Amino acid sequence: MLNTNRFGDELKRLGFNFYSGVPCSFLKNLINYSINECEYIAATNEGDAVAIASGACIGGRKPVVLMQNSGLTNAVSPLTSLNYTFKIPVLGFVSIRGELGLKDEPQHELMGQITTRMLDLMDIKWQYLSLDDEEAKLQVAEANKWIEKNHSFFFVVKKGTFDDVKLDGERQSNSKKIRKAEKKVIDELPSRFASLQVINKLKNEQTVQLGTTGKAGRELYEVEDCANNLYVVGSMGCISSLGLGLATIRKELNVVVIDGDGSLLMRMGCLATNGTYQPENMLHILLDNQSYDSTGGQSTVSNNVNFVDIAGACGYEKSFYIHNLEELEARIIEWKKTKGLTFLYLKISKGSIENVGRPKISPCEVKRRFQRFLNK
Ligand SMILES: Cc1ncc(C[n+]2csc(CCOP(=O)(O)OP(=O)(O)O)c2C)c(N)n1
Repeated sequence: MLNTNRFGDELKRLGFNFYSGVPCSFLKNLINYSINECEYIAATNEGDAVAIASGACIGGRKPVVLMQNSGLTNAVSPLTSLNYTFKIPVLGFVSIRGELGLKDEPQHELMGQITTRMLDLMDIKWQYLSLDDEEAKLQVAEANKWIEKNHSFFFVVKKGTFDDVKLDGERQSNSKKIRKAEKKVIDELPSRFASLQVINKLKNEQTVQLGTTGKAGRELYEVEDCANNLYVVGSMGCISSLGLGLATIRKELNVVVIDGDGSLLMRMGCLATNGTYQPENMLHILLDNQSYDSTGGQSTVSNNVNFVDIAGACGYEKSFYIHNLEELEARIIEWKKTKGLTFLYLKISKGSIENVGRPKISPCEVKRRFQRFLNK
C-alpha cells in the first residue's frame, strides 16, 4: 500500500498541485490529500473535470484528474478532442473497478476489461500504479517526463493502493445573495456575429475570450483573430469548465466564456460547479439561437429552459436576461467594474454570416499564442 501523503507530496514537489475529479472509493485517500494539501475542484462529470484541469494547464499549472473507470467514458470527448487536439497534458488517476479475477459488481465487468485498451485507443500513455512507495516514485518521475512533453499520462489504480488520509475539513458552500434580471420586453434577436462584435470590442489587456465548439468559435475568429482568443473546436459543452479552471488560477484575467445553447445543455452540471467555486473573474455569456446551427440548424430543447433561473439557482452571483445589444454592452461594462461570477443570457437569431470560415491557425498554435498572451 502507498503512503498517500508521501506520494502526494512527491507529486506536489514536481508541481502537480491542482486537482479535479469525480470520486471513486479507490481514490478516496488521494482525493482527501488533494483537498487537504492542494487545490481540488469537485466536478459533476469526469469530462468536466478534464476540462477544468485543462483550463488550469493552459494557465500554467500541472493538473491532476481523478476518476473511476466508469467515468472514463464521460471523459472521452475532451480527452480526444481537447487534450489531444491542443496538446494539453493532464496527469490522470483512473481506478480499475471490475478488474479481471476480482469479484465486483456487474456494471463494472466490461469497463474492467476495456479500461487500459481505451487508454491505448486514445493514445494516452499509462501504467498500473505500483503499491510500492519507491517504485511509485519512479513511475511518477516517468509520468512527469511525458507531461513535460505535452502528453497526457494516466495511472490505473487498483483497490487498496492508497493508505488512509482523513479529511481536514470540507469546503463550505457559498451563501452570497443572488442578483437576477428576468425577461421584461420583446427580444431583438441580434445575430451571433453582431453579438460577438459587441463582446469583442469591449475586451482589454486582461480579457481572454473562450469560444465554444462550432459557429461561435468560428465567428469569433472572423470578428477578429487575436491572441486573447481560444477557439475550442472540440469538447462540446466543456467551455465553461475550461473557463473555471483558467479563471481559478489566473485571477488577474477577465475570463469571458461564450457558450451556445446546444453546448451548455450537453453538460449543464457545469453550472452547479461554477456556482459553487464562484470564480469572480468569469463572465459566462450564453448566445441562444434555440438550434444546433453548426450542424444544420436542428432545434435544441432550449425553448422551455429558463437558463437565467437555473444559473441563479446554481449559485451564479448575477444572472441577467439580455434583450438587445445595448443591454449586452451595458452589462459587460458593469461586470468589468463590479466583477462576480455572472451569467448573461441573450436570445439570438438563427443562422450565421455567409461563408463563415474556420480558424486557419492550428489548435496547438492557437494555444501557444494564447499562452504567450497570458504570460507577457
Ligand atoms: C460531443 C459532440 N457531439 C456533437 C458534436 C457535433 N456538433 C458540433 S457543433 C454542434 C452544435 C452546437 O450547438 P450550439 O452550442 O447551440 O451552437 P450553435 O451551433 O447553434 O452556434 C454539434 C452538435 C460535437 N462536436 N461534439
